[in-house]
Amino acid sequence: MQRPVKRVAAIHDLSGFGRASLTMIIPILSAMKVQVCPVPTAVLSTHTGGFEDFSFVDLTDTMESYIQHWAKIGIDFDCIYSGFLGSTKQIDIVSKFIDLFGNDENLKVVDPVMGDNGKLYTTMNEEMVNRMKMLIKKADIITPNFTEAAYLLGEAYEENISEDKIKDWLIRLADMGPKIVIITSVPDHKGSKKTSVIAYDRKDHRFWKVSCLYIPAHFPGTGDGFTSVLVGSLLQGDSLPIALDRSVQFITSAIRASYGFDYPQREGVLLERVLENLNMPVLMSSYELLK
Ligand code: PXL
Repeated sequence: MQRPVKRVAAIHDLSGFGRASLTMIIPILSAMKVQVCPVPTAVLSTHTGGFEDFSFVDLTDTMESYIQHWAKIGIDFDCIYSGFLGSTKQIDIVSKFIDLFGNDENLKVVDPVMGDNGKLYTTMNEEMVNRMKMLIKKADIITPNFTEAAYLLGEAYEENISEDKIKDWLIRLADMGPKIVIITSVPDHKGSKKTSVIAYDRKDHRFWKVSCLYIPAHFPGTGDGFTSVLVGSLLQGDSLPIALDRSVQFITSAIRASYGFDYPQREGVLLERVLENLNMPVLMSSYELLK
């Protein structure tokens, strides 16, 4: 039976200040008329991007009984969506969650949140990267940024990557398990002022690219925003390239709405000013099919 609204299990941390993880995911998916059921992995006073001495309460030990209760009451989900994870054990718990609640119909989305700008986040390590490689085997869709894609493949982070090389990365990542691989923040080669999202769909061997003007800013949480819009869009029945368009357009509008104000970028994009854009149609589609 079709549910009146789609339902997502969102396995992420709650960071109280800074607009990342659940404080981005819940408003975005709710605005897209999707029910979010959070599985909190940790509670932090702030996200880790640009704040020091944040408090970090690891919820690993509460997650098993939380999930068991859901299994007992027999709820199911249209999508399982995981992001930032705080320990190797949490990665294993997400893997078990997918075994328990995953099926042929629902969408398993793993955003392998591990780092940015060529570096791992302070809470990550090599062991976690290795476990993440195991977790992505179970995903239908993964959305690494350029840095995370490099770490998953053991490749060097190089700003001048050619389109052929990115295609090779996408195919190699899809060979690790996921049906659809989406790499975000791909620097455009030859020094143009653009950044791209490039995706590969293993089913039909098609590569899609959506580019936008690069803005020299770094707002944490935009990756969470991107993947949330993508999830909402696919659950609404959009095609992959339209979902990519929607996600890029929304994040671009959020960055542009924020960049003109003078405030610390570590506070994230001004989501509250743009949330209503999520219900606008994609009027100017800009995706390209790569040869
Ligand atoms: O936006 C990804 C993210 C999620 N959760 C925490 C983070 C970050 C990125 O810095 O620190 C706690």
